[in-house]
Amino acid sequence: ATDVVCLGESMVTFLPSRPGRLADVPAFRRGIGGAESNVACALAAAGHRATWVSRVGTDGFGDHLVETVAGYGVATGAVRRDPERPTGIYFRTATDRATDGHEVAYYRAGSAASAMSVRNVPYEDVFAGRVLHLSGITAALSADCLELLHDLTAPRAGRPLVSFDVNHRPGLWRGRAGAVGAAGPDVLLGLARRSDLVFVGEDEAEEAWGVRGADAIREALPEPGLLVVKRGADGVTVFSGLCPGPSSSVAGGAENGPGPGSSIAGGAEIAQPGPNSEPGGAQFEPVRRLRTGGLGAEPPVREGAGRGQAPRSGLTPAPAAATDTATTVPALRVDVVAPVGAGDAFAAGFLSATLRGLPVRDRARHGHLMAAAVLTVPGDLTQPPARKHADRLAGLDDDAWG
Ligand code: KDG
Repeated sequence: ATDVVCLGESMVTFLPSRPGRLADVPAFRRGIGGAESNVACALAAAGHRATWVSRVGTDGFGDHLVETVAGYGVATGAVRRDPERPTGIYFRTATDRATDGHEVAYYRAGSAASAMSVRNVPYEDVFAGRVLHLSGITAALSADCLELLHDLTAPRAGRPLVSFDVNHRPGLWRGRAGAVGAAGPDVLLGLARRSDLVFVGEDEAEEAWGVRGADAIREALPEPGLLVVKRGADGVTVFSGLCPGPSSSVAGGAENGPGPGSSIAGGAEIAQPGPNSEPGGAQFEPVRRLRTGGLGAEPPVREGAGRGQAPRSGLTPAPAAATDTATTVPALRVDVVAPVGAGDAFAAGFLSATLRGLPVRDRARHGHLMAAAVLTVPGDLTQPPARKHADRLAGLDDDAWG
């Protein structure tokens, strides 16, 4: 049994020994990276049962990735080994100031993970959790990977809560042949609209879709029951929209924490699915009609997707609400060492609190706490704060935050 399944490519990462241009860095230190396995590792470190689904080569880098991710307590039994393709790697540079841009050089074209497809990914493992976490990086890897993401985000009876981090990587899309590269932003928008919980950066949305500001992003993405717009040092704005009505289980949204049906599993307090959480058991608010505008959605979201979906998990994306609610939650101020991986850590903290049935504000605060831990180290991963400390910090008064 698992709580969260994270599917995506991971790579052995080479972190620079000192700041400078890639051309000048004399030596690199080995680490691991990969947005989705970062989320899985952080969730496992925070006491949840997390599974990583991926594909790596039979090379030593593949061994290192699987062993390292497993070392965080993540289940890796569903990672397939590909004898014909290598494990992806990438090199990163650093600048003197952590907030400046850094270079990333990927060596992942034709990697084992880019061969993931609807034909070779173990679906029984992918759909085994209460949450399935995906990201837009996978969509950019290959035509097979894109088809896989379309299939995994398709409306289906009793699917887990689908969490999607947009993770627009223009460099990866540029590397795709023909018109595919230019279609990246539309593809990402279409996938996000089919998901239950979406994470997107304000700057990322402006770059990809030309929409500016949290409200405009919500207009472009009306379907997800929860939309988290990340606004850097300004914090996040979480839109919690129309959700399954009162007769459905709102375990994921119980404002006062897990109810009597909750239990302790795998060290984590998990809100249990309610009696109406099976497919067809919940009464739904009508799905709001899509506004396609000039942004285009590909493929179109069908009735029943997004907020109309009944996740088998019993987790609803957000507390039942009559209207769309926007909650802005300031970030912690930290001295940033390297920003890479902070978005994944935020997603992990948010998901952890979602699994525990915490209210929206606390989900965002747990996201900020995990992100702060990663922002203050050079790599993608670090030990998250212990749950009892995180709970205490998340419960502080508003004036202690931001
Ligand atoms: O979110 C961090 C990731 O960007 C990093 O680990 C590498 O997955 C990665 C990617 O594809 O950019």
